[in-house]
Amino acid sequence: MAEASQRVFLALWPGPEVAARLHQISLEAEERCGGRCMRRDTLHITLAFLGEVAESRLPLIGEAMAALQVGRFRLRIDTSGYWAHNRIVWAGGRAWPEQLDALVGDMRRALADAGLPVAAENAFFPHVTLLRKAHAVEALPDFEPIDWPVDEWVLVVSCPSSDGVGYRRLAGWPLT
Ligand code: 2AM
Repeated sequence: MAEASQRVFLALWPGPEVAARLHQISLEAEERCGGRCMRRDTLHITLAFLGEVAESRLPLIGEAMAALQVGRFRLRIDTSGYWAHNRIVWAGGRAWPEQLDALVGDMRRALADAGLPVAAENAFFPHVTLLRKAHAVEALPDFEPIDWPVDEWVLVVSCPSSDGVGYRRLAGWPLT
């Protein structure tokens, strides 16, 4: 019998205040674009999507992540956009701190060294998905920039839930 696996990814998860601000933008965008608003507690930025990983290999991710050392940083979420290919409305930043690139680069190298490469076609474009199945509009709502202090990253598993997909935190690592 094939070994059980989990659909996992590494992500930044906002605290309640940032999640509330992002959710408010989702609601305003939904009025214009329709679609399905992501639940407030599911909002996040994916740093590395691993997909299905055999359960016996999950500890390798923990070992690889525990060796990383990256300093704390803050994100400024100050823009949003629409992707026609997957009908997503997202929020993101016009600029990103160097530490975010360092974290993602170090993370991907550590995963590859552990035999868990992140597919190369997944170029990193940091974003928070706000709406799915939305339609294009001329202009998305304006919003005051959001200051997001980042002090950890997390390993999350996607699991089916009654209202779409749910996420469960498996582990987290502090930025120093
Ligand atoms: P999305 O929000 O842009 O769809 C859980 O599904 C998380 O992993 C989401 O943030 C999702 O990004 C991301 N994700 C899902 N499939 C992915 C893939 N093939 N490559 C990169 N990220 C993916």
